[in-house]
Amino acid sequence: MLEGFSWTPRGGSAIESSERMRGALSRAAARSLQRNAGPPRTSRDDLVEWARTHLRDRKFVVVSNREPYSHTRQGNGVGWVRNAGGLTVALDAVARALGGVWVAHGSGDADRETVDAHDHVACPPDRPAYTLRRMWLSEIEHAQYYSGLSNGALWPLCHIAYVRPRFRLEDWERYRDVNRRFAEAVLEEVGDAPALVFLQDYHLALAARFLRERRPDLQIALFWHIPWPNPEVFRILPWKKELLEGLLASDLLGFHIRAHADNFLDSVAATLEARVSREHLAVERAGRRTWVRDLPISVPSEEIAALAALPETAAAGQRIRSELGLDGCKVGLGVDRLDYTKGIPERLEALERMFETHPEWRRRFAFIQIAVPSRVELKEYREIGQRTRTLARRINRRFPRPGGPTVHLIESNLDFRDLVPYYTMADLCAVTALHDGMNLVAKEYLAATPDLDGALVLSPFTGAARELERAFIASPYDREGMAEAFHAALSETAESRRERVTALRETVLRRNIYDWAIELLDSVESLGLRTPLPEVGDLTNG
Ligand code: ADQ
Repeated sequence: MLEGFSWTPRGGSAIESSERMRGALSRAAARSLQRNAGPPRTSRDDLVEWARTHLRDRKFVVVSNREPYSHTRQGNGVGWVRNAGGLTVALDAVARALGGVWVAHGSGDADRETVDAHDHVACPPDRPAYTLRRMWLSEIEHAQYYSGLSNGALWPLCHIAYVRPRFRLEDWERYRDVNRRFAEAVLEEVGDAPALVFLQDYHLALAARFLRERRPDLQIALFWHIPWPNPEVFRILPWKKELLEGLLASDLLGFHIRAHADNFLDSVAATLEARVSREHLAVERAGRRTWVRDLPISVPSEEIAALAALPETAAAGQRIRSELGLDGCKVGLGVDRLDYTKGIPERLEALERMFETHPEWRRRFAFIQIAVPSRVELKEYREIGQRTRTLARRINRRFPRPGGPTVHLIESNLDFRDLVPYYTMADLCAVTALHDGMNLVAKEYLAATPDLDGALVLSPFTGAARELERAFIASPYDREGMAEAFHAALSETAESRRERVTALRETVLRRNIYDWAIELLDSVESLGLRTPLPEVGDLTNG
């Protein structure tokens, strides 16, 4: 057995432990079957019902940098794509259920031609359910607010993936201006009406402050989709005070896991004069209270499972296998934005190591890496693309396979319906991030495995690993360990695979994106944010 894996038996003989493990997995499988036969899980309709009873006359506005759908020139006409990226994919399911307005940067090359006079376009384009309000950013705004401050400074600062953050005053000033512009667009959308504004992520840390200045009565929540670093790391940010003040203008701040919420509270305590309650997970400052909550995001599991169970999906999976020459071969899969935090080169190096140490997998195992190019204006992102290509070529040269290449690198953004067949046909999915707020690919893969025949190799540095403890947990910083994890995942017996995936899948089915949305929106409501501040006795000085 491999040391350091969450499924390594501890105490007792290996046989006893593995029997106990088997028993536990069987019980989990039985519970899952019962649940399947039991009452339905939280659905899109539950979220719609929540909105009907709770939102009533309030407008619902989602705000993010990236838009969920972009219009692009395609030949002589105009088409559209759903943008890859965890945040937009998850929030699209919520916005489709709740309607309302989504304010985001219009980045497609045909975006301007498809909006009306108010910069509105109905989304999703094929089945409209909400209004997308596009914001236009100039080249310099995009370069400084998005590439500079958001992705050149805050992204590496929060991920601690050993890429040095770049702090430039001009980027910060532009970030502030663009956040003000996002706030103005929201204010235009809500007019004088009461509204619940749901801000997304590290691009918009200051927007709540600008909203609050003009409309103190708005309900504002912000979800931070990436990790929050510990105070020792956070304190290098030159504008840490202003960033925290911007965030604390929200009524509720959400993080995926408790460790990130705690890091946030510790950062506030170390930076600002504020009353921080670790017990109540709240900050009080200048007569305002902000609640902090850990609310792990999920995916529309039932919808993905239904898509995966379609006969067309199985047929598409078969087609992929024969087109890529994978018949009779075990197949591994990676699906990521090409980002240095996702651990793609580390994954390929571990794969190469497995071929060295376990030659029985040569010619019998192939890996498909679907990587959508991301943030290519930044050097670190171009370099990660080059490293990935070089490694794929090296493995293919060293370990050739008669049917086709051992590593297939597909550098494109696939429509979700085209992605699902890859999930369903893969024997193994590798999620090897160096650090990740959650990682939705892990959850999508499990939801898309209705035949229960799969394996998930998962980095312990993802938020997902807190929930998916029965995955093959392996560190991307440990090449040997990850190579062994690949081998173990591929060598597991069919019965044990099935039991493990059943248990993992149950976690993803039990808590889906609608649970997340209802819990988050309910927290904004139930914490009594529209009423005068209740007394909280134990707030301690930070
Ligand atoms: P991301 O860093 O973008 O999200 P992730 O959670 O893995 O990471 O989501 C990626 C999404 O993009 C998935 O829905 C996946 O299906 C899709 N995708 C990836 N590559 C694709 C491709 N080539 N073609 C089509 N679709 C592709 C951020 C945080 C995460 C957090 C999410 C949600 O960094 O930690 O899980 O937000 O909060």
